[in-house]
Amino acid sequence: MKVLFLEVDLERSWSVASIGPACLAAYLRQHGHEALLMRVTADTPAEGITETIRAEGIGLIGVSLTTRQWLAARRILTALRHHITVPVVAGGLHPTYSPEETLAAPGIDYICLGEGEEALVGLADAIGADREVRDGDIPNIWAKGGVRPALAPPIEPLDALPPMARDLLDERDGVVHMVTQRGCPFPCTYCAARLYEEMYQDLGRYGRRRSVPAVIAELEAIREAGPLNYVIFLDDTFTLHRPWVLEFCKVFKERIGVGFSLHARAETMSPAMIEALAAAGCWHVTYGVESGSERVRREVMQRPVGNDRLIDVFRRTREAGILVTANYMMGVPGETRDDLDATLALHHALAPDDFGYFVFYPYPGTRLFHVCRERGYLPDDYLDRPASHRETILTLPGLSDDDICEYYDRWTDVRVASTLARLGPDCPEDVRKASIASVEASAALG
Ligand code: B12
Ligand code: SF4
Repeated sequence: MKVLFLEVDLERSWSVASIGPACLAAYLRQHGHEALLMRVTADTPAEGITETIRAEGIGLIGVSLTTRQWLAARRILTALRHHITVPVVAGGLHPTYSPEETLAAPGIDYICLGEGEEALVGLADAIGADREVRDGDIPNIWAKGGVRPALAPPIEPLDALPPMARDLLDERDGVVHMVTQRGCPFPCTYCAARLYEEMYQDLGRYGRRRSVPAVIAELEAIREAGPLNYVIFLDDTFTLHRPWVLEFCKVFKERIGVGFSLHARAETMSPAMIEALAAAGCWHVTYGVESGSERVRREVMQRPVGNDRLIDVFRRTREAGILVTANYMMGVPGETRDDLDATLALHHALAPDDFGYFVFYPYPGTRLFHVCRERGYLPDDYLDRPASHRETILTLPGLSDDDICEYYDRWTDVRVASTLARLGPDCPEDVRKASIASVEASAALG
């Protein structure tokens, strides 16, 4: 059976890294199926996609969906159904936490809840053998009109899975993506990633990590096959489990020795870990700060870390020679203008090398999603509207749309100012103008 993954590219090319499909394709191939990937946008004509599907003899289409990709995907798949009847299965965070709504889309026949490797092979086997997929036949696979399936336990150990099919990833110049873990144990109320822990709680531990030798062996194999110049670790929180991180740093430095970047939760960082990461070649860390108001972090986000601790971790990271990016959110329920001021103030105290700022969007299934629904902040037709980080979808008591727009623009001004400071006073005027235009264009995308 030949499976085609349709990857829905959004306006920013960096916003898709196809990790899910690359994991699934490797597992499909290991089990005797073929897999390829086609990148599409909301504007790709259905005829073009149909042509590929027919020419390649595709038997099953797989689509990996975040909420942000949902609207464009629905449009594409609905149009495609007018041309072909090849079955379509959607998986990923969005179908897992908006299952009924996803299955209701005209061009979607199945959804996959949670982990997809075994489920997708089961589905491809069944369709390839012309076997009807009945309720409950294939764990995790929910057929249109059927009932919610049981979940298979989390795959254990992760080392048993084949390495990602890198021909599906858009990797160049020896810059590669790696994922070493699944699951995050923290209770952040805005986060969709942590929901897997809840969904799988009766079936075993969802949080798992590949072993250090397996990660290093994959990197060595990549280097043997071509250049390896930099590694982007896409784990939710790379700095979980100190002993793992310290062992990794030691072996990575000895055997791999290239630069790398990662995402971390500041609360998990220790001075020893920062030193070890820097010594191993860690070049860049991204921390989610989210709010500068300790009250909002504690009461709304369930992140009771103090500002002093964040300031200390940022300082130590910078002093270790690691570039630091901070990410912030604005417009969560319960926030006020004072809280948004506190976030701007904390940003100046943290002094990161770079930062991202996002208007809060309540991803389905998260605790804050339920809060927004129960309190009437979220419109009923939310799934027909874009999941934007530029404008709020919510009607909040403490902040108006205009407030949020105003603060978003203030963040854009801060970015313009820091860009100009980096360019220095001698920078030619045309370069300054182009840089400002680029910051503003990026801000407009959200
Ligand atoms: C890596 C990553 C990125 C990468 C790549 C994203 C990508 N689409 O590949 C980058 C940095 C580009 C990115 C960007 C963004 N991301 Co991001 N990202 C992640 C992260 C940390 C890991 C995803 C991952 O690759 N996991 C490893 C793979 C193996 O797991 P998986 O994708 O879940 O796939 C498994 C199953 O879901 C299933 N499955 C997946 N697809 C399919 C398809 C089929 C057919 C089947 C059968 C099964 C199946 O099988 C897979 C293997 O078991 C997640 C957090 C998380 N833990 O999921 C956030 C996450 C997906 N990102 C998120 C967000 C919000 C964003 C941004 C909007 C951030 C921003 N403000 O700009 C952008 C936009 C992304 C987009 N295209 O929509 C949210 C999405 C919430 C939601 N409900 O949509 C998450 C969950 C973070 C969070 N904590 O809330 N992100
Ligand atoms: S630490 Fe990060 S990945 Fe983990 S629950 Fe919080 S926001 Fe999500």
